[in-house]
Amino acid sequence: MSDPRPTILFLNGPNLNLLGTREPEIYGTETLDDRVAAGRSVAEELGYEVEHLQSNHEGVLVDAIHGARGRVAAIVINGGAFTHYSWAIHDALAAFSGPIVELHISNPGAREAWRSDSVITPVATGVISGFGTTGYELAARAAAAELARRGSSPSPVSDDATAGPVTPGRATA
Ligand code: CA2
Repeated sequence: MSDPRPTILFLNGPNLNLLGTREPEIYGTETLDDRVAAGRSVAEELGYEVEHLQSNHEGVLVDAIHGARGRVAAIVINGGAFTHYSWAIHDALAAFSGPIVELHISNPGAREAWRSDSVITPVATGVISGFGTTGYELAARAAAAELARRGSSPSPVSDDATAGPVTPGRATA
């Protein structure tokens, strides 16, 4: 039996369940399910499984980050407004050792001043913001690229059931 494919966890914070219903000029017209499906499709092409959780509750997101430790390869997080003040999410992410991609649909730095501060950025590997809902696909690629850079790419996906074991690829510097 081959090893299960490594997992990228997508976390979406408060109000992102409303995507596609209001403020289309900022957040577009697609739903969160549409965007996660697009990110999942990219991640699966690259050999990863995707788990997704959206919650409007800080503690639920903290618990999900704890549950990812030692189990999930990378986290992509759009913390919604928690981005700007949740030190609980900051501390939980600091205890996760895999790549963390901070994701925003809009460019918070180009909006109201209070959105310019992120408490996630100091514990993130990198940030993708301002590319609209395409950001979900870009974030999946960024997480996979960072895992490859760290030398933990998944085995190539093969549809040949008779194929022998495959040595996982290693990134070159
Ligand atoms: O640009 C982003 O992705 C944000 O993380 C979205 C958050 C906002 O507080 C951050 O500053 C930037 C808000 C998400 C609210 O989403 C809605 C979508 C449709 C209708 C209403 C809210």
